[in-house]
Amino acid sequence: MSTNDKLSRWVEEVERTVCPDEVRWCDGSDEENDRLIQLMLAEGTLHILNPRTYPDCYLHRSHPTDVARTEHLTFICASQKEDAGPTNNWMSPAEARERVGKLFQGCMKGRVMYVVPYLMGPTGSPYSRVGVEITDSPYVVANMRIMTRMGRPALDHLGTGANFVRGLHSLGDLSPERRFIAHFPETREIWSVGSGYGGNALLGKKCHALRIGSWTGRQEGWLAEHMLILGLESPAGDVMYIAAAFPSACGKTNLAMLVPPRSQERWKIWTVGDDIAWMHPGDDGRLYAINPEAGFFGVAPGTSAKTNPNAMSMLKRNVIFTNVAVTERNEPWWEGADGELPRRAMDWQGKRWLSDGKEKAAHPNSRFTVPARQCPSISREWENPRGVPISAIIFGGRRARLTPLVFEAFTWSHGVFVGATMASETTAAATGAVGVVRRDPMAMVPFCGYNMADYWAHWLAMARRLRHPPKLFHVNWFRRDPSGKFLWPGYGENLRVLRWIRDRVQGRGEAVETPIGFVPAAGSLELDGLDVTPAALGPLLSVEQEPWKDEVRNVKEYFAKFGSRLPAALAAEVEELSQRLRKA
Ligand code: GTP
Ligand code: SPV
Ligand code: MN
Repeated sequence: MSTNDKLSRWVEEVERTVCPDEVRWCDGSDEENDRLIQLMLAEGTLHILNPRTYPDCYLHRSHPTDVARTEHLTFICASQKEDAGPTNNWMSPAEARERVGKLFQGCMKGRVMYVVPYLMGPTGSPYSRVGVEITDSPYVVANMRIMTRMGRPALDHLGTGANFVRGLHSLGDLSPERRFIAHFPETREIWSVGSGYGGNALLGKKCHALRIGSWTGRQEGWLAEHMLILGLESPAGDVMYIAAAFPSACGKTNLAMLVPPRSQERWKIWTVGDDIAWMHPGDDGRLYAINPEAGFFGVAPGTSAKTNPNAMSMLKRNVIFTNVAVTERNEPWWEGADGELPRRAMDWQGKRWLSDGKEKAAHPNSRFTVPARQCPSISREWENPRGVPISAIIFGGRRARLTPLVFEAFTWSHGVFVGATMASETTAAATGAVGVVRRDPMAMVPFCGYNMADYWAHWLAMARRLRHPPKLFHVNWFRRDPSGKFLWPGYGENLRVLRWIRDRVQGRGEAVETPIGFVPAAGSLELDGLDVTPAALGPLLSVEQEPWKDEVRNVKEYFAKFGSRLPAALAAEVEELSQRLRKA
């Protein structure tokens, strides 16, 4: 029970609707967690992994039709359709209350209703926000305990106030036919039914911290972004903080935990966050970022000692794995893991798997949930209530062609244009086709809780509130040669690009001006110890006229969708790019 009567009243109201057998308030304690784990083991919704090599690690297999976010079932239920904008699915609040509300009637009969108060952001931070998720899934509770600060910190932060996001979640019958992720930004409510997976069900993450968060941020003058936050420490010991927005499954977790290559080992990366940043203008005119989360919900496939050694070392204890494979030794396994291919394993659905290369053993969107404090590279500043000052913001996508390894925007307004027009190949993080290039402004297409054009206007307006705005950049680790091979080694080697960005921020670092922005001049990227020759850098950094002219046409078509809400500054930016390309 709570001493906050607004909270108690809402919980009672929900209880009357969903009719659970029992209501349990969650405090996030070890005892409570142990009981939930035992319950799930007994029910068979959780499996214990090898306790010798993976102590306190568990495996959950989600329903085979419930393995990723479902963007086509995600709705912004603002009262005006235009406020959701052309990039969101919209449903009127009245229709949502009727259609989705119906699915909650009596949905927890025979089930336990868990009440999960959680805090997004460090304890004691003026930027932190409270949410309460009501759910009938113990798996969701166990994950929220890792991903957020649950129980006491949230109730203390809330006090007697009414300022909390109300999240209602039920597994329902897990049918995609009766699955909805509905957001009511005006009343700060989230209704999610029919899915137990990731961003659909852990409501603190994408639903609260990004969709509701972005709406609130616009009203209050801050930014809620799909960004990692890292500290780049030089051999001299100074640390520069950088935030980066890449679409889902495009490398945020990896960059946030980067381990420098041998030849650069006097440099160091500190992890502040791997998925979400809340950024506020500080008194000193700089932009400060906090990580609202307390854990990582990271992509398993491709994670290895070679690509992400920091992740590997934190995945040895207190981890919930979802939809990975298990070996004969009862250890988690996924494509791209270290060591040999297991001869035999159980695949992500618990079926016998043979390594004949036909089927994947782990689901491509299989994940790990792990406390951030277990990360060897966690920053000393990661729970600083003020956040960390951001010197550079990087946008990036997964693109086989067109965009160079790195470029710097000319101005804030040009950088907002670069972010607004970024595009990326779709990944397994959401259901639907994989590998299709789509526009994903600021990596926020699935997560912006309001009209994307208004969001760009909000970004443009932020410049007026920042005397020392971060510099804006764009990267692409995924450019390929004609045979389909990645041109850039990526992972730890991305440090070299971060160093160039740091040089640029500090007013050093040679660059060449191209129509799309500044790219590194010959010799300005440190290539020592890397088997990429200066000649091979050509195709990585090239800016080709004709494809970019096509891109301009494409961007104009895209912008047309936003009609009169498109900020004039962005319409001007596309014209200027077009002129620069003509002159070049
Ligand atoms: P979400 O959690 O969905 O938001 O994903 P994310 O942006 O954190 O992506 P993550 O770091 O988990 O990487 C996704 C996939 O991209 C993994 O399979 C990685 O191995 C791969 N990847 C990450 N960085 C690089 C890189 O620099 N080069 C290449 N080629 N692949 C990378
Ligand atoms: C993403 O898709 O960007 C994720 C995973 O970080 S989820 O929590 O499912 O949204
Ligand atoms: Mn993400």
